[in-house]
Amino acid sequence: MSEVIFSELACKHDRKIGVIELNKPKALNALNLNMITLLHEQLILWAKNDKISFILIQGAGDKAFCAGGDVVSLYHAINGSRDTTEVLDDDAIINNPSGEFFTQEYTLDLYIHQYKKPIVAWGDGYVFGGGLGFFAGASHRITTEKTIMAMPETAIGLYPDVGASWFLNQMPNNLGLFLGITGAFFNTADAKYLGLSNFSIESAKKQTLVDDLCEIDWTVQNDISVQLNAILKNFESASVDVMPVSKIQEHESIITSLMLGNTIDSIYSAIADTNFEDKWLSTAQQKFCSASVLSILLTYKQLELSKDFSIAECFKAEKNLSYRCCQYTEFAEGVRAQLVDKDKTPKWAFDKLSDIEPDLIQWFFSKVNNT
Ligand code: QUE
Repeated sequence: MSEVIFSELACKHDRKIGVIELNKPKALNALNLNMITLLHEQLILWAKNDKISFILIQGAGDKAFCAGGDVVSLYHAINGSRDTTEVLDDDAIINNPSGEFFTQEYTLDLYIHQYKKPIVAWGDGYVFGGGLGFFAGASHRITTEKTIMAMPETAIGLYPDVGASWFLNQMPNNLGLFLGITGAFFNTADAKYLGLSNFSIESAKKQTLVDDLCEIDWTVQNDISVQLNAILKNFESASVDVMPVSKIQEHESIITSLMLGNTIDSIYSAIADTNFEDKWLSTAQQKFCSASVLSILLTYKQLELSKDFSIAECFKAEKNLSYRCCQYTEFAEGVRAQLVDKDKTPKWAFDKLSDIEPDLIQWFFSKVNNT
């Protein structure tokens, strides 16, 4: 069975909906290079096909839209070409499949952000990391009462990539930085509040929604996007009873005060040293305190660097930083500990922020040769 299933749903007057199903449910539909290539090729074909009115993207199974990128394959690709304690040189990373993965992933994500037809994304269940980056570019983003979102990369020695340099920076009061450095989970109400979701729709209404979309005459109005907004709004109105409240809104004044510091050191102390009564805040704190301090610093610097960047500039900067992360040891060590050996005890390179030499950070943000 193919890792991505493409189909076309017939609507009135020979119009169609192009349907994409990420089909690796056992791996929570995490994206690998093959899936990314298939997705990009099909989206190009559908963009040129006048019969296709819009695209619908969903994940197979009932657990996840997409839990991220297939970082385990990247781990094997990176460690296949070195001793695990050694930093790869620029030539080695250019010729490593991990570089190709990030290049193609960001090219696809940017293409989705700029796609000419509406894309409806059904973000049910886990929408993490690379899955959230893929979701974030869709024009009509739906989340459900079962959606769990996060940018958890600081737990694997990486940083929030896949366009997060853009979408986390859109959020007010450093809330995006908070989510990026802690990896905190957030729900459908949070996602709507933060602009990552457009519609909260009850999970059980999925089939009725798809059936309704097939009944519509997409030739009547020339703006399909407006028509989609109206239908999705109706489904949202019928779903309010089952929706959770926003954790971010509930705790916004506390989070905002934690994030007031104008250095990463003061923000770090504020999050690490506060005694939280609330379970959601203390879970975010625990994640933060076990994350890589190098990743936390890279996240802070990358968001600062990209403040005034366009989406395309964000992806370009992320590509360089991700290559650097593949060269350095922290990312491979994080994946090893969380997803390969699963001992959940990564041996991070640094104990505290002040141990990280400025030269190293300068290296991470310097341009990789021949890219
Ligand atoms: C932090 C992360 C990721 C993670 C776990 C973390 C991540 C990611 C995956 C993942 C999930 C399911 C899979 C898979 C990878 O897990 O980015 O191959 O099947 O993609 O603690 O950032």
